[in-house]
Amino acid sequence: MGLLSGKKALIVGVASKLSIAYAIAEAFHREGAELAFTYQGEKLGERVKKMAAQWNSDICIPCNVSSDEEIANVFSELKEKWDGIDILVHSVGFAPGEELDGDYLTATSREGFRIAHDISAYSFVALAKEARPMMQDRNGAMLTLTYHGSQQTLPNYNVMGLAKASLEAAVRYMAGSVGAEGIRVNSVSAGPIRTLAASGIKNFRKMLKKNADRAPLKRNITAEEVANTAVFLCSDMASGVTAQNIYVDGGFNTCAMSAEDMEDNDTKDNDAKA
Ligand code: NAD
Ligand code: 0WE
Repeated sequence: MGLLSGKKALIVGVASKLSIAYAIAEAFHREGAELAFTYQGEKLGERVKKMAAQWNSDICIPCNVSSDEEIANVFSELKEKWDGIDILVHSVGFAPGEELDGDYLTATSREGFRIAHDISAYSFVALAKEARPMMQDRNGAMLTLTYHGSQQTLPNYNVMGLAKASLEAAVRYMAGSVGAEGIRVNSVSAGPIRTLAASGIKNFRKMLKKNADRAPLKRNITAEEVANTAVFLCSDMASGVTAQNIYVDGGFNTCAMSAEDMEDNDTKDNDAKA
């Protein structure tokens, strides 16, 4: 018996085999869940359908999360196949590329801010509104993916940091909305992982190295590790856990400076000694 056997899960955010949502689907399938998927646009349709088939799922519905009509359509189609939903996974984030490059105040525009918050934060609320009637009184769980750039600054994450801060606050308010209906709402804050959403980000390699060096675990984390925490949070093992953000980052978020950070040779201290 898997931790999720008998549960029906809708997974939003599979784009490739590297997607965190892909690893979550793999782990949910392993734990006995029945799966349904959405995909962003026609370009991804065939790819996601093939992946779904490998988990014995034939439910794949197009959904650009910026459209209320497309979101409503997902749940009207799902209602034809399922009598209810136990789990909603939101693994979606986007800001226009030019927002994630350089000085925050210079890079941020009104339209970029709007898009980042719409796609990365409001879309979780919009999906939850429509999922809610199908999730009543069945120990349901909603889950989203966030990043520590919501709490502390780093170069280039820029307006995504604000959008993730909004998303994390949404988790708490949503948990209050649906708690009495037996639905829990949580997030996983993942350390950096090489996915499509990380491709094209300046200095991502350097960032992975800095993360590994500073993290108490002294390495980066994998999408599979994120997925296993997702299994826990969406399972009945976590029946008392709601409105929480769980870090799966090797402990990085707790460490201001590591011994490795002291090994930098290019400092004034060393210059003075020389
Ligand atoms: P990914 O590119 O595989 O996934 C992002 C998904 O967002 C894709 O499936 C894409 O289709 C979807 N998406 C974007 N705009 C959309 C729209 N308008 N409508 C519908 N779908 C849309 O990358 P990922 O790293 O797996 O990202 C998943 C989540 O994990 C994101 O919320 C991201 O912020 C978060 N996260 C990623 C990392 C990392 O380092 N990769 C770390 C922490 C959190
Ligand atoms: O949330 C993210 C990535 C979000 C993201 C990525 C892109 C790249 C392509 C949102 N929008 C876009 N738009 C594009 O056009 N992460 C947590 C991964 C990530 O992105 C960073 C990071 C990390 C970590 C950007 C700068 C610094 C660190």
